[in-house]
Formats: sequence, C-alpha cells, structure tokens
Amino acid sequence: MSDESDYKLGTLAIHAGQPPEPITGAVMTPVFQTSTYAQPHPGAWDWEYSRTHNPTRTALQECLAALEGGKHGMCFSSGLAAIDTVIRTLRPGAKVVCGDDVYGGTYRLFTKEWAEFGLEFSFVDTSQPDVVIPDGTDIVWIETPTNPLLKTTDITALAKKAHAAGAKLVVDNTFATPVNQQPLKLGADIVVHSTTKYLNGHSDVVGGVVITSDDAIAKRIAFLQNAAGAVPGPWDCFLTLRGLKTLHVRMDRHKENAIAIAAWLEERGDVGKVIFPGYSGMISFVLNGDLDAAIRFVKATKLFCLAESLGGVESLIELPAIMTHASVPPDVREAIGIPDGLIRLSVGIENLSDLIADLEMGFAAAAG
Ligand code: P1T
Repeated sequence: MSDESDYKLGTLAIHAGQPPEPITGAVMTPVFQTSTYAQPHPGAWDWEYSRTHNPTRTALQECLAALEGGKHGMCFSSGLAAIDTVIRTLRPGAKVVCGDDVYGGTYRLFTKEWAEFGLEFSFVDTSQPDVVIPDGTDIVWIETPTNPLLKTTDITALAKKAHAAGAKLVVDNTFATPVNQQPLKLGADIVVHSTTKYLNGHSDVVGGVVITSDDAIAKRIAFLQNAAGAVPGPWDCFLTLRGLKTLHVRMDRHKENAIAIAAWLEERGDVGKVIFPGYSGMISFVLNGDLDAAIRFVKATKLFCLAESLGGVESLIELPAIMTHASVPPDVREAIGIPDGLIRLSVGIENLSDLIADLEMGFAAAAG
C-alpha cells in the first residue's frame, strides 16, 4: 500500500497490513491454517513454522502496530500472555512500579508468580500528579483508565518521570483503545492490549498484543514470542482482524451510549457514586445499599449480561470484588477503594432506550 503513515485510524483499521492477497487477489486476508511451510531447499525459507510466523498473524500484527502508531506488533494467545512476555524480559532484582488499580489477573501474575522469581513490584496511584518514580526502576506499568476504578494518568508526564528514573513506561491501553489515546505518541515505550476486548469487539476471541517502536525491545519480544510460544492461531487472528475493521465506528457508539447512561445514573438518588472518564464504554458505579442489593441488581438485568470481560458489542455487567478482581486480597481492594458493591458496566452498542430500560430492572430488583 502507499504510505500508511498518512492514513487516519479508521482507514488503517481496514487496510493496514492487509493488501489483497498476491496469488488470487483475495480482498480479505485468508486464514493461513497451516502449522508449517514447504522449504525449497533445507533451511531456505520465506515462511518456516507457524509459531515463528504466520501470514494471517503478520497482517494482524501490522494492523495493530499501525493503529497505535508503532513500528512493531507481536500478537499473543491472550492479553495475559502478552503481559507475561513483557515481564519475562526482566531479570531477578528488577523493579516494577505498577499502578495500584489494575486488572486482577495482572495483579495475580505479578504478585503470585513473578514476585517468586525475584522481581520486585510496588503499587502506587499513578493518577496522582505528584507520584514519584524511584531511580533504578526498570518498568513503570499502568492502565489508564484503570480496571475497575477508571482512574486516568497523564501519560506524557509519567513517561518523563519514568525515563528520568531509567525506566521504560508500559501502558495497558485495553480500556481506552487507540481511538481515544495512543500512548507511544505520548512517550510510552510499550503498549499492551487484551485484544479480547474492544479491539476484537465481538467477545469471540481471547488474544493479546505488545506494540513498540523500539527496535531492541521488539527484537526481544519477538524472540520470546517464538521461544516461549504463546501465540494465537490463524483463525483467531482472522476474527480479530475482522473485528478491528469496525473499531472506530463501534467506539463512537460505545461512547455515545455510555455518556448518556452515566448522565442518567448521576441523576438518580439511589446511586452513590458514578465513575466515567468521558470516553469508551466503561462505567463503574456504587449503588446505595448493601452487597445483596448489588447482587440482586446484576442478576436482574437481561441485556446487560452478568459476565466477566468487556468491550464487546453487547453490554455486560459485573461485580469486580467477587468476579474480575477476586484475586486481589480484600484488604488491598479496600485500601485502593474497590467497595464490594461496586458495579462495573461495559456499555455495548445496543439501542440506548433498551439499555436504560434494562438498568431500570436492576434498580427495581435492588430496591427489593
Ligand atoms: O483476558 P486476557 O485477554 O488475558 O486479558 C487480560 C487483561 C489485560 N488487561 C486488562 C486491562 C484487562 O482488563 C484484561 C482482562 N480483563 C477482564 C477479563 C475483565 O473483565 O476485566
């Protein structure tokens, strides 16, 4: 294709990394459902083995890198596999400063697994402008907005502090998506995503990606992608590419619905607190009432399906303390302000009036 760097995000989502297939001219990137490739001569190959390279995966990687304004993209079999691979580049004694409100599975991987291998993790609220990054830190790891409290961090300011301390800044951009923020352009060194969420957008694939413009980091991640092998299959890459094509359109509608629902929640007397950063489709709120009322609420909605995950076209509802963040110990949850009754909504792209009527059923059930 012509110079992709000139294209806007919606065009890149549909075209980047996806020229027509050269043999047949197929407009859609085929599913190269093969584990291996014929070699014309021993050891002479363009394509060797699908753990190392697969054309469907390459198309997805190039498209995702383009969307984040990065040079290199490496896809993984889940968001956590992508996160694990970035941490795997560290060595015992390395220091990671992590945002204090991150996905429960990320917290679990860091504290229950990697801490056992001599990596040191500390958790701080990076949304505070006066946050200090100690010298000698290797990685600063953030989500912005965070999961589930939707706190936001000034990426540009934090990147400067991280670099002054000798650290790389990693941003998990799953909640915002490149439609709303492109961390590499703001100074971050690495972006990770659970592509399971908004990027694929249809709740039918689990996947992840690491994106960077730093050649040395990319070389190391690509080595580990092949050496450790947590790669996605070609069919999952195809589905994710297909989902990506509508990312910009979906995100507009998620935002439109979420703005209206957040405003509607704010007006209600039976809601204690509404957290909504103003974009994307994620809203967290605290119901006036006890945990049982919150449980009645999440069981009563129909369109808002009671399920973990987020970012699909369909609306989801969940209780982080019992579900996505159950692996964060209760005292830690309390310290960072995740009440047991916090309800997290992933607002989908259904019709707004139906979603509001559905939430009304939740409020009626909560009131008992
Ligand atoms: O589920 P997986 O594709 O492995 O991605 C893990 C992950 C990474 N980063 C963020 C910000 C996430 O929210 C997740 C997964 N989150 C959920 C399943 C959830 O319901 O919050």
